[in-house]
This record gives sequence, C-alpha cells and structure tokens, in this order.
Amino acid sequence: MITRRNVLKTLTLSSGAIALSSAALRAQTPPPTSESPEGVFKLPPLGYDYDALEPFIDAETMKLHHDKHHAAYVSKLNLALAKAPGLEKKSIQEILGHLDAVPEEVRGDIRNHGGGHANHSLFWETLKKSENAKPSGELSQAIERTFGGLNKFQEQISEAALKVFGSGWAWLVWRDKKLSIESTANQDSPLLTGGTPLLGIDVWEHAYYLKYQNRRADYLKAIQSIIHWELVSERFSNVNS
Ligand code: MN3
Repeated sequence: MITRRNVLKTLTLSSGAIALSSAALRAQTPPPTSESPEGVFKLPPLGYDYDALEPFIDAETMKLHHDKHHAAYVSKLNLALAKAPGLEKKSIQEILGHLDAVPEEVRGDIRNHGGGHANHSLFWETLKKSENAKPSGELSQAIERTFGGLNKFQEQISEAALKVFGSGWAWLVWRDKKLSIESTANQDSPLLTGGTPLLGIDVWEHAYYLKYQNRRADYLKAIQSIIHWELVSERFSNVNS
C-alpha cells in the first residue's frame, strides 16, 4: 500500500535538496522519540521562544510541556491512527467531532492523544505576553453580553478551572451560537460534543507544577495575563461568520 508517509520518505531520500531542508526542519523540531515512528500528525512548532512567557510561565515548563508532553500525544496519536487506515486523511478536528466513526479498538487512544494534540496546538497559539491585551470587536461585545464583561469572564473561567478535579481543561467555547465556559476531564476536547473551543486553559499539573507547585490559583492568575486576545477575537469572528 502506498501511504503518504512512504511517498514523503521516498521524496526525501531521492533528493539532496529536500534532505537538506528536512535536516533544517529537524533542527527546530525535536526528533520523534524511539517509541514514535514518523506519522501523519506532526508536533507543531511552539511559535515563540521557551522563555517568551517568562515570568508568567517559566522556560523549563514550556520546553517540557511542548517537547515532551505534546510530542508524546502526537506520537501516540500516530500509533493509534496506524491501526485505523483512512482516518489519517482527516483533520484532528474532524476526527474528534465524529469520534463514533472511529473503530472501537482505537477510539479511547484517539480521544486521549488526539485530544491532547488538538488541545495543546490551540493552547500554544493562545498565549502571548503583551500589555493591556483584551478582547476586541464582536468578541468583546459577546463577552460583555454573556458574562457581564472581561473581569467577570476571568473570574468565571478561573472558578471553572479551579474546580477541575485532577487533570483537565477549562474552556471558552462557542456552542449552539452562544459563548460558554466549560471544563473537561483529561484531554477531552469540546469538539467531542460539538462545541468549538476558542480558548483553553490547561490545568494538568504538568502545565504549572515546576513554578507554582500546588498553587493552581496563582497559575490561573498568571495565565489570564498572557491570553492572546487578538487571536482569540479573530478566531471568534471566523467561527461566528
Ligand atoms: Mn498539557
């Protein structure tokens, strides 16, 4: 069977130029770990330096979180997909949005590792250190209408995040044409239940324990100040149009 992976491999081997550019790529992206063959889904680059969010999130946490934790979700997602031919042609959003179409023997793995991949990909994009960032345009109005303003929204999403028992996420979700604050356990994505995540806060201990230990509330306060509202506002305009 000719798979996309084989085609890519052949292309890489047959051309010095391509081999060079893939070496350059590898310099920026960590190599797959031994248990993870190359697969369809790739670890996206962080998009900024590990220390870009200091002092709110420390560089070591970012490095471990992205290079080890997220990379492991991608590897394990690819291992699961190898057992379910056909799925690799779909986006992770499509796969998670129709999980009942996934063969039962890999459904649990795809829910966990596919969720981990989708959630973290969104998470990295949603963080940025900038002064006085706040929602703009339609999102600003919708937050005002739905939660009574940005401060109230921040209180409510922090409360939802504090209440997550064990590992999970707190979310701002676009669902049934409304904004809602939700939480999920483990790596469950709002995509599983038909919602569109606009913003997610990782409350697994691996996201904050090195710097904040058991002080989840302090981590939440820090993370509220590095939300990339410009991008979240843009994402809202796209799903809402
Ligand atoms: Mn995480």
